[in-house]
Amino acid sequence: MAGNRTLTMIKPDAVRGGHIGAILAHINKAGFKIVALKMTHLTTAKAQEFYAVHSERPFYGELVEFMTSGPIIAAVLEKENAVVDFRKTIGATNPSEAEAGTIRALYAKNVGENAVHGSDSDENAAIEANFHFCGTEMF
Ligand code: 3AN
Repeated sequence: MAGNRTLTMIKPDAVRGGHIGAILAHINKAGFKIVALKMTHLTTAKAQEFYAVHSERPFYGELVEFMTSGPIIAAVLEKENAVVDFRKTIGATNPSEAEAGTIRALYAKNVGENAVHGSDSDENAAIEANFHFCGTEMF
């Protein structure tokens, strides 16, 4: 994971909205190669673990409830400078502040239900990829 991979999730709101195909196409068009992919439904324990860094934040309970409200897509993406470039591709956490044409500007509802996740560092990208996938599931 030497700076060229990141982890994304297409969140329950975007899956419910029928946007899986459009978002994956957007990701490919932005130059990312999909090297791991699955549809899964997080348990409460797994969502709590994934977002443990936010456990003291006021929105933690709401976030865990939302992330377990339906299936998600998890994927590992490869591109030079993947973490930083993918954060640009998805746009700001709050879709009302996201640049036009970004995935969140196009598909997110609000700051909580914001369509996609993107790792925020190379270190977290590796941790998050290993959270969702075992070695034989990443190519
Ligand atoms: P990002 O996903 O852009 O890295 P973080 O790490 O600050 O943003 O937040 C993680 C997730 O927590 C967000 N994707 C969003 O679903 C949720 N979240 C962040 N801020 C809020 C908030 N003020 N109210 C509700 N949910 C939030």
